[in-house]
Amino acid sequence: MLNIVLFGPPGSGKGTQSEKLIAAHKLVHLSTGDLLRSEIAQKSELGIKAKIIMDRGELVSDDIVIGMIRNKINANLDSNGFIFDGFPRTVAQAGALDKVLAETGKAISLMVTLEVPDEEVIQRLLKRGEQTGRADDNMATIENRLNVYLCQTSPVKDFYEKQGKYHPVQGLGTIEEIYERIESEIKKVG
Ligand code: B4P
Repeated sequence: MLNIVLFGPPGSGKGTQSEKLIAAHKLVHLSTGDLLRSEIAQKSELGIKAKIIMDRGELVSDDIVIGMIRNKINANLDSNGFIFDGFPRTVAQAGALDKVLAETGKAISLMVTLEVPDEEVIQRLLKRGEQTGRADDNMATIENRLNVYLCQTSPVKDFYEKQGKYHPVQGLGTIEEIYERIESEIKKVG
């Protein structure tokens, strides 16, 4: 079973690379960003609350996202594995994920971090904002998202480094080049 955490700053390409990894390894995709955006589209009570937080570039509460992930894992226990895209984003979420997986005899295989400089992610997200009109892809929100990443999310790297599961990957280049780099990290643990 292959359980990958795909990590990196906003706009580093986690969603983009997830699509290729899912197709190649038949994994279940767990993107907390996508799950939250689907709640927003349905105008559910959770979606209405989440939209306010996401439009500011801040993190939705740990309890909410951990609950969403637990449900998805438990609904797909017979899968080949999971790709966690944009989760965990805090050390509390990382600890909770280990616990949920351990309850069913599973564990994270590796954490791949896409390393992309701030200037590049800002350009990518501004471009996506122009093309898709995504509400959180504007300059003020992007700056806050990068700050939140630095303060609240980047400590998650140490969490996996202590477990010997941290695999940094250069996130600049073509989508195919980056994908090949991720695959060579997966081979190291396979
Ligand atoms: P997410 O949906 O996770 O989005 P992201 O970090 O912005 O994007 P990602 O890294 O997936 O980039 P992508 O491939 O799309 O989070 C949004 C918000 O949801 C958060 O700010 C937070 O509020 C909330 N949230 C989500 N998870 C949470 C959690 N666990 N806890 C609390 N809150 C949570 O790529 C970006 C762009 O770059 C695309 O346009 C793509 O085409 C382009 N691109 C990709 N690869 C490229 C390459 N190699 N070269 C050039 N461009 C490239």
